[in-house]
Amino acid sequence: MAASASSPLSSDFFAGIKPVRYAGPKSSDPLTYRHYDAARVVGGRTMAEWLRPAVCWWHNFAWNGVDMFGAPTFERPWFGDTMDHARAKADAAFEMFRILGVPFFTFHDRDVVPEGADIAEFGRNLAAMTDHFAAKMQASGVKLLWGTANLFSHPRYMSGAATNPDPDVFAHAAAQVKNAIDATHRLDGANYVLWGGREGYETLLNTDLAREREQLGRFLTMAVEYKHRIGFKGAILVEPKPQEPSKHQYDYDVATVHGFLQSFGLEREVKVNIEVGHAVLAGHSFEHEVALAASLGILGSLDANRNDYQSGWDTDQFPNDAPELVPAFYHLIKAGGLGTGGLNFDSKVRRQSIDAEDLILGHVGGLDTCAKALLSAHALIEDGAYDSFLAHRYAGWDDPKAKAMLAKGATLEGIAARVAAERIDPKPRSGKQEWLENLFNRFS
Ligand code: XUL
Ligand code: CO
Repeated sequence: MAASASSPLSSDFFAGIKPVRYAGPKSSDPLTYRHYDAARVVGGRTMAEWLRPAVCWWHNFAWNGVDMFGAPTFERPWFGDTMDHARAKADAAFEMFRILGVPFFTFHDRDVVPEGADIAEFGRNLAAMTDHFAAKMQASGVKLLWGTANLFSHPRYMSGAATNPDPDVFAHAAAQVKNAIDATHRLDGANYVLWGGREGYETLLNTDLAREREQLGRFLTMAVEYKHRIGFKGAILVEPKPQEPSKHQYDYDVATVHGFLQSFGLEREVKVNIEVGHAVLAGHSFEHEVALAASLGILGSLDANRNDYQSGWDTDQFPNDAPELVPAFYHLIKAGGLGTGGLNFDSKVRRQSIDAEDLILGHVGGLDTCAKALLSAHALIEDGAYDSFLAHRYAGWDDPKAKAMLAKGATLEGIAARVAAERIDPKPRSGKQEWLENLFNRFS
């Protein structure tokens, strides 16, 4: 079949790099996993089942090392704008998935194929690449965690996609998302992601907030309706991010997205894809965003990339601090895992990391960091002291009189009368923060 044939441009880019295997915490070989042991059972599930790790197309195969002051630093044989280049890129990507032993990948539409002259050619290119992927996925067993449409790079989207003042841009974005959902569906993707980098504003002076909110709500509703119409079983995910590239983005954080979803009756249809670095940009911790999403029933998937705390940018670095991730993994385990979601490495190697090996090392370290945090969080839960602390702290609410205050029919005056009759006079109790911090450190 022509679609699955390798490209004449395919290369031996990763030549000499052997598949990465688990070698245990004592291993000093940088190309081995020290904590990520895919088949190891932890709390009734394998590590691979808990983490569902994925590698992204964007930063690994499309990013060329450019920054605002400097030219591209990466030389990759698949850089170019033809379908032969796109197939060579796919060959390199699936070779990398094989080396890393990861079960999933993720992609943006324009990163896997050239956009061509118009949306029709873009659609044909994507459909052809979908066939190519299907054959490679079948041969390798690697699955699609999510697909998405890039509605932010092309100049037509500079003033937004769904929230653009020009209805023709809205229409173009709708056509692009339809094609990307079709490709994701055809590849049996576990989720479809929407991220609104340009859905926001540079200045309020030229922005009609009410209109743009309605447009975005309508757009998302149509994506959900389309998913049901074609029988796509994956979850629709929105990825919160407060700013960058826009000054303000409408999918600011988990709480904002939840309120938005409720306004349009979508809170049971759409979940969130939470990125570590985006949480920090929003002025939150990652665990705050994960815990909140879990408590609201909208925890969908994770992007593992972190920021640099000093620079204040979305630097998309590989995670490398396991203790910092333990609280988030605690909430992930307590939520029963990610369902259809996974742990996507939307991370990129630094501009000076120009070797093929650097791409592998980044993922090995990132996956190991998350695996270590998973093990620590699981050990903390097994220990039980933390959960019993929490249960004890709220135990007063098990009392029938306490429960009655929250039930329908309870009134302020009724509660006031009981306070007077029983002479209720609560005494302060320690919140035990230092005890808790020390406990978490024991398991980090
Ligand atoms: C942007 C970002 C995107 C989304 C999907 O900051 O993280 O890759 O994950 O468009
Ligand atoms: Co991301």
